[in-house]
Amino acid sequence: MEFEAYGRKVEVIHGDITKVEADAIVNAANEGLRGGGGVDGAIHRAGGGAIMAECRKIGRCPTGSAVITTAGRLPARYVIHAVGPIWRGGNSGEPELLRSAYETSLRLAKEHGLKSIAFPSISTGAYGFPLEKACPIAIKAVLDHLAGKTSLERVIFVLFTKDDYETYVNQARDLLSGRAS
Ligand code: AR6
Repeated sequence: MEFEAYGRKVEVIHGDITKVEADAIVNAANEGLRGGGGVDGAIHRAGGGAIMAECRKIGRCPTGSAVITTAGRLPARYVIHAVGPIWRGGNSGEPELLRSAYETSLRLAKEHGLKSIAFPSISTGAYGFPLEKACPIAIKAVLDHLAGKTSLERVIFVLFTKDDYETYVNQARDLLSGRAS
């Protein structure tokens, strides 16, 4: 499904982010940048050791922030490793930290002059953030970024399950009908 916001494209697709051709794909990483399961495991497996070598040099990334590395063998040019919060019931700053993880990723993309970026649904797997709550935070962070000056022309949300994809499409439709041209 494709939407337009502030003259830029917002796409929602159902699939595997390691296959997406974009200037950057975002990883749902942990603070130690150590790799792991879920989308993190898939990205390191498909991209090869060059990504972990750069992660080791960087060392750590606090929750709510992001760092950028090579994408190794992936079709993307860069991987932006964003660290979302672990869900602890919702009163420990989780919404703000999740928004900050998206905002930092978008800012890094802009600083590198990138035109396209693809996001997975950060924190909604192993970290337990409810998808219905995470989805509007992700979409609003992207729309707010696109409303300003940015190099980005295309933002892609990549959902691994059909249910998550449908939630995103419905939310994007609702949020976009309210605000963007
Ligand atoms: N492409 C797109 N989305 C995917 C893919 C894929 N190939 N694989 C899984 N997802 P998770 P988190 C979706 O657990 O909750 C890791 O071990 C998945 O369906 O990957 O932020 C890290 O090292 C879910 O909707 O990330 C951290 O320790 C979404 O990606 C921790 O898990 C996020 O699920 C981070 O947990």
